[in-house]
Amino acid sequence: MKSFYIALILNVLLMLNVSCEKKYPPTDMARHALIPKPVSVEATHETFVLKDKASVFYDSGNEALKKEAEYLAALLGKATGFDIKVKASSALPSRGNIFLTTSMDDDSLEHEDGYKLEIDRRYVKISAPQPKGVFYGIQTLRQLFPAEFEKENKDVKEEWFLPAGTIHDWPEYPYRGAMLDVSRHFFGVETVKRFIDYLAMYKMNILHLHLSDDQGWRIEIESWPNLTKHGGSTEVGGGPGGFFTKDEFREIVAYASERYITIVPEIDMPGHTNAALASYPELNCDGKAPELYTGTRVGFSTLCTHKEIVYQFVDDVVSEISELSPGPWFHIGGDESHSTKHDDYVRFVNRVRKIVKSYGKKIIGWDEIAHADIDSEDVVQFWAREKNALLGVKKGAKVIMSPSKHAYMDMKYDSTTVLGLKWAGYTEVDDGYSWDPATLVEGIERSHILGIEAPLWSETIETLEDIEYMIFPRLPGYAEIGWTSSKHRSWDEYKIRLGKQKQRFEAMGINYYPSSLVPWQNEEDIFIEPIEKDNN
Ligand code: TNX
Repeated sequence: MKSFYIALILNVLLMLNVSCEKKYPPTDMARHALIPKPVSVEATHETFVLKDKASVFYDSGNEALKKEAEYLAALLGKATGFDIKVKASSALPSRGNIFLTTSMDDDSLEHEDGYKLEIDRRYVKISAPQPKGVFYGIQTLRQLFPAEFEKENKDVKEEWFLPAGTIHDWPEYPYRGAMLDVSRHFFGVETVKRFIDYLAMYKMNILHLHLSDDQGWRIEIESWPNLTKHGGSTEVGGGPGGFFTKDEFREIVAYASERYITIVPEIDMPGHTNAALASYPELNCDGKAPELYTGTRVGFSTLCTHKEIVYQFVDDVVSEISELSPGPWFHIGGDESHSTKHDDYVRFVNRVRKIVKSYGKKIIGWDEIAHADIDSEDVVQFWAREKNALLGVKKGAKVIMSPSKHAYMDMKYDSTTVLGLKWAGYTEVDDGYSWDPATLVEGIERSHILGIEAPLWSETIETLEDIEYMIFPRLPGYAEIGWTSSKHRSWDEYKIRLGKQKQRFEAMGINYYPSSLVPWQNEEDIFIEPIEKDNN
């Protein structure tokens, strides 16, 4: 009896194989661990095979899209070793190719930053209303390849498989960011670019750079050259510090913008200004320049808010930085000004706000700025005090959610973490993920929220490896909070997808924290690599 059943099963399998015209057995798109989780994934259980002859086609005449095609071809070429060509086309190209288009035939994709990714046996097609959406589709496509795609694989395989199906996707919030503090410790252009790559991979679109603080001034200002010459010459612990020249800053802005990431420059004031005060005595009330500072205390410095020269200084700085940053925002800091009298603080922020607006920028400030005369054009970044954020909302301002208890990537994971601080509490990977921006603070609702941002302060962070350890694996979670609607999110489901990133992180050489809360898994256990079959 048993052998009868075995024979029957074998026969059925044989028939399936014979009648099946597909060369490759099915894969399952829905089993792929995408982060951030897309709005919808429909698997069709077929396989697209990428081979050496493949090209990336884009709508003829669309130069912005051509750039995306070149970006994708370079990504594919680096990963596979294939010589992938870029070609213009006005129709769906022939079998085996990839097509990028901004002509949409699908009303279900109303969101301006959305995309549709279709993979079938014959082709891969990414369509979106804007090139930005195509870029997001490319990031999703990237995650559908096996983890080894993230290595440089010159000539290791002749075929790369992609699971077939259709993904519709768009973001929940327009502002999905991270902050890097380049003041407490300085990080150069290459490290910042790497940070940008990580944001781009998870469809984040904001990099907030904390460019000045007590310990260092990090951006060249031609009209006040001593800011970087003296104020940029050290950092926490007394190291050499550093700063971005204007050209270097332009290079960062351009690199970010190719990845649809906006740089939000921050000059923190009136507190957190020791580096500036040490560089120019006239910014101090007593006219004396303090020593440079290499410790980690906060709240001891302030610009002299009564002096006219201070506003000339602010005007020059805002003017020079605004010229370098095409984004709509200028971050004025405004936090922890414990050495500034309340009335002076309010008057200072009111004046600085006008200066910033005169250069065509909108202000963002830490939640304390809600005490100034702000309105619906301004943005309050909630980090510490709910009361401040609520005051901002009452005045009509929008809110960026950066609650220190959940979103501070410089907080230690637990008591054994060597790097980082713990003043806001330990932030394990689940604490980082399990919160909803729209319900966290009573009175701050979805409609008040511009988005979320996860800051990385760098008092204890000195190298790229340190950065990676603190942001991985929390960063993908913040990206998902910003991108994926909270009704489609749960830690229990997310942690499985996160666990499947193990080999991807390893392929990229990322120094990540292997949290015991995450079920880390090797890809072989989850990715069914199609086996080539004979079609006779
Ligand atoms: C608070 S968050 C600060 C920073 C520190 C950070 C360390 C904020 C607006 N101010 O000056 O670097 O804590 O976690």
